Amino acid sequence: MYKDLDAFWMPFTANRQFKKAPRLLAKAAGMHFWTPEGRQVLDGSAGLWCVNAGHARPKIVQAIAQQAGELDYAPPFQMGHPKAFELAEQVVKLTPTGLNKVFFTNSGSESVETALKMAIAYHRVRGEGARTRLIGRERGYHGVNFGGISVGGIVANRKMFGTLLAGVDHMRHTHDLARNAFSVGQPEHGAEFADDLERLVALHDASTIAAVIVEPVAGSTGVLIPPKGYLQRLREICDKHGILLIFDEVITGFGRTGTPFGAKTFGVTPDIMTVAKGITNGCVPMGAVICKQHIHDAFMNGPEHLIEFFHGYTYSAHPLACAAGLATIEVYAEEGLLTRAREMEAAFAQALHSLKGLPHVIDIRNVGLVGGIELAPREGEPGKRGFEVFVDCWENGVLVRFTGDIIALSPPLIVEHKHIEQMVGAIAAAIRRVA
Ligand code: PXG
Ligand code: PLP
Repeated sequence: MYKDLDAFWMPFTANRQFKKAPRLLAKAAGMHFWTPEGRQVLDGSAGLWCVNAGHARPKIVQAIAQQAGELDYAPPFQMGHPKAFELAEQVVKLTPTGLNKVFFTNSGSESVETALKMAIAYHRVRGEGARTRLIGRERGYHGVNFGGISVGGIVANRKMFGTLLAGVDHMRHTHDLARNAFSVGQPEHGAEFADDLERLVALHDASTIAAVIVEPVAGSTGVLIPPKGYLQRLREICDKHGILLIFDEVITGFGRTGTPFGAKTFGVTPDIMTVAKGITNGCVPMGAVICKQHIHDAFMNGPEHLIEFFHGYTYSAHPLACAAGLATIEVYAEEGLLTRAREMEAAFAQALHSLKGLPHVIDIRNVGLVGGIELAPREGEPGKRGFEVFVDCWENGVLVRFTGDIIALSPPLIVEHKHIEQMVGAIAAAIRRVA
């Protein structure tokens, strides 16, 4: 086993702490990881919200291996390969009606940058070039590139990096413990938080605003479920003012909330949707932006020999990613995984909410196969209790995700009842031990 941990500067990691007590993963299959010593760990977070069909699925593994031998790479600019078109078509079959043009990227962060650029350029090609402002939301996570952190609302991800993009503003977040703590499913209160968009329209004028971007369920910040009526109201306000609505479905896409996309689960269709993660079951990096026909068509002007959208990545629609994506969508279909979260939701919710009453648990929230357990921070040491619960669970065979003092669960969609019991049992024991 490789022992020298020095050279790798790890992402979003407490590097010095990690390297003193490393947590290494060496193997994975189905619902589990194994450490290099052979200890089995239940995956309560689908990797990082991405391994929706479970690990090392043979069909996907074979598709990648075969593709690597057949066509390892094909330039995506002015060239194409069949699987790119096929995957776009398969993705469109799953999206809400009207979202039918797919632009491939390699991550959620790149999908967000692409969507923001697409929105601004869309208004410009239609002659509304003054619409350049972007509206995000407090506590939003839209990846780590400059556009994404500008519209994002996680302070630690923004404050170190200077002035960011100009012309960005933020709506307030929807977290409201006083009214909504321990809600099962969508909280009752808070549709009116969407009216914050009207306030920003009044301030900046609609004629300067290109798009609003939100996560249907905010994941990274610690699982915030949209209050009933909130997304509908955002949709109405955007329509009224000609503002594009972007749903960042990097986490909610591909079955996490009980239907293929959050847009379907919550009954609100955006103009543009960003996805990543589950599109390839996390096996090969890939993301995509899916937009409405009229947005695409607005670019299809001018001489036909000219490029319409000056944007793209060396690895857009990479053959290995496309092969993985096609196999992944087949596995999802064969096993009904894109609606499995709905079947498991009641049992999952019941197990999660059984943690109510344990020490320091101040909220529990859920939708589909996403759960959040919020702990009160220790006096003067925010984040410490969450980290200790995470380590305790890891040592006892369950991988969970934590953000500050919020524990997040998002198991692979193949999760069974016994796994839910094990996860929730480990969290309960950890909360008691850590206290
Ligand atoms: N948008 C959303 C809504 C996301 O959840 C991204 C964009 C960025 O995707 P990439 O592929 O560039 O990482 C994400 C990613 C966490 C956690 O702590 C969440 C994400 C990534 C890493 C950790 O919950 N989400
Ligand atoms: N930097 C340089 C010098 C490049 O030549 C390229 C791509 O050609 C990039 C960055 C962008 O890389 P990617 O297309 O993988 O995002």
